[in-house]
Amino acid sequence: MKHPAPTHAVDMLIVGAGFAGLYMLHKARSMGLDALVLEAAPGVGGTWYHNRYPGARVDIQSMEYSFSFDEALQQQWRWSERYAPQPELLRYANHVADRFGLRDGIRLSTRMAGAHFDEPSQRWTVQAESGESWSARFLVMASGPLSSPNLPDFAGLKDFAGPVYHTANWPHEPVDFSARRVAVIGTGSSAVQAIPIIARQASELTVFQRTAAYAAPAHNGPLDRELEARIKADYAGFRARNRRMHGGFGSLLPPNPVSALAASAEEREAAFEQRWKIGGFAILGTFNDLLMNEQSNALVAEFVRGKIRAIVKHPGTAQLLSPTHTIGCKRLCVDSGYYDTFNRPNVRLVDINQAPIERITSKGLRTGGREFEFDALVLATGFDAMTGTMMRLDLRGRDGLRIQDKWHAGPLNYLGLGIAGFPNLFNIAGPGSTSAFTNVIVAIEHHVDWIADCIAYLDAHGLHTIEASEQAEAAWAEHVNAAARRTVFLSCNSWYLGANIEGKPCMFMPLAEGFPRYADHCAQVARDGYVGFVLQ
Ligand code: NA7
Repeated sequence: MKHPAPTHAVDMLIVGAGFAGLYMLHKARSMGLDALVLEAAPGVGGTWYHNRYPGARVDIQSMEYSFSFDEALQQQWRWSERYAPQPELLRYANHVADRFGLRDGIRLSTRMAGAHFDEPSQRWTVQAESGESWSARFLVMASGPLSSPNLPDFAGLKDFAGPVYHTANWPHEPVDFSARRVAVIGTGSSAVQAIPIIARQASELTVFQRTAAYAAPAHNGPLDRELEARIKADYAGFRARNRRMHGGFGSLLPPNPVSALAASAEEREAAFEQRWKIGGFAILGTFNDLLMNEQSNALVAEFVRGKIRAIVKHPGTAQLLSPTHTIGCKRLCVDSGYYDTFNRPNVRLVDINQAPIERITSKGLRTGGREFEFDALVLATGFDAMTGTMMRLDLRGRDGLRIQDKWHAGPLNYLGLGIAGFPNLFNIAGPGSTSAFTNVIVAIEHHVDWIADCIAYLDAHGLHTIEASEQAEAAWAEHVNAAARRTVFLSCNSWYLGANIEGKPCMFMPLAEGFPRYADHCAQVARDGYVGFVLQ
C-alpha cells in the first residue's frame, strides 16, 4: 500500500454496509461523530446483497431477525413470511438506509485495501483500492463473519466451458436453469436452500456431496398475523426476552430444561416429533444438553436420520444423505423440501468424500474415475469464515504489525471486540464473540452499543485510544476454547474451526458460551473501566 497523505479526515471509518455497518453509522451520527462507511458492493445489505441464489432466506424467524433499536421501525416494518427471503431482507436494509438518512455517509463501490495505524497522530490511515484515503480516529470492521466466499482450487476449473456460479456471489439477473444439466458442489445451508429450486428448473441436477447435512424443516409460509400482533403489542419485551436466550432468539419456545438422557425413549421420540413439527432450530432445544453431551446428541441425530430414511425412497441415497457427525456441530440447515428433492428422477447424488473431485473438465468433472457432464456449475462451497475478509487486507497496527502475522495461528482478540496492537479498531460480530452462534442482529446491536459506550467513556475521561492487552487476549483465547470444549462443536470439521479452508489454522472462532453470559461479561468489563484493555 502506498502512503499518500489522507485526503479526508473522519472520526470513524466503518468497513461494510451490511446490518452492522448501517447501525454503526446511525449510532455514530447520533453521538455527533463524523463517520463514513466504505462498501465494496454497489449497494447496501452485505450478506443479503451478495447471496442471491435461488431460495436464499434467513434461518431465524423474521420477527426476531430484525433491528430492535427503533420502536417505530420495528412496529411499522411488515415481514411477509415466517423466514424472510433474500429480496425482502435486501429491501429492509435499503429501507433502514433511507429511513435513517444514511446514504450520504456510505461510499458504495469502494473497496478498502488496507489501513495503517499512524503512531504520531494516533489515527488510522485507511486506503481504498481506488487510491483514495482517509484518516480516522476509530476503525470499525463491520465486514461480516461470512463475507469472503470460499472458492476451492479445483484442478481444471478454468477449463469448464459453461457458466460457473458461486452461491455467495450470485448474478443480479435471474439465472434460468430450465432445460440445462446443472451440478452443485457442496451441501451446506446455501446448497440445501438452492437445490430444491434448481431441481425444479433443471433438466438434470447432480449434487456432489463431501459431507451430508442435517436439515430441519422450515415450515415456511406467510407470517402468522396474529403472532405478529402479539409480538408487536410488546416488541421491546419480546426483544429483551430474546436477549436472555442462549442464541439471542427463541423465547417463544425456550429449550426444555431437562437432559435427553433423563427421558424415556417414548418421551424423547414424542418431544423430538413435536419440535420437528414446529421446525427450524426448535429441534435442538428439545432437551438442554443436545449440543453439550455427545450421548444426548446421538439421540437427536438418529431421530433426524430416521426422518431422512422416511422421506428418501431409495435406501442407498437415504444412506448417503444421512450424516454421521454430531448434529449441530456444523450449523443445522433449515430447509424446504431438501431431502425430498432426491426422490425426483432428474436428481442424483454423488459422494465425493470417498473419491474427491479429481478435476473439472470442459464438459463437467471427474471423480472416482467417473466422468460427469453438465452445462452449468454451482459452487455452494461456503466461506473463508470469520477471518477471511480481514486477512485479505493490508491491515497494520502499531509498529507495522501485520494482521496476517498477528493472527498466523488464529484470531487472537479480547471479547472479540479489540485486538492488541490495533488501537481504536473494533470488530463487529467477529471471532471471539458469540457472533454466528447468535441471532446475528442481536450480536450486531450489542457490539455497536458497546463500542458507542466505550467511545463515550474515552471522551468523558480525556483518553484517546483503547487497545486490548496481550494478557487479556491470551486469557480470552483460553475462555473461547474452554467454552467450545464444553460442547460438541469440536467434533467435526466446520467453518467455526476454520477446518473448511486448506491451510487455515484450526482454532475455534465463535464463542459458544451463549449470548447472555457474553453480554454480561462485556458489560462487566465496561463497568470496571474497560479492564483488560489499555487506555491512553
Ligand atoms: P457451508 O455451510 O460451509 O457449506 C459449504 C459446503 O461446501 C459444504 O458441504 C462443504 O463440505 C462443501 N465444500 C467446501 N469446500 C469443498 C471442496 N473443496 N470440495 C467439496 N466440497 C466442498 O457454506 P454455506 O454457504 O452453505 O453456509 C454458510 C453459512 O451461511 C451457514 O452456516 C449459515 O450460517 C448461513 P464439508 O462440509 O466442508 O465437507
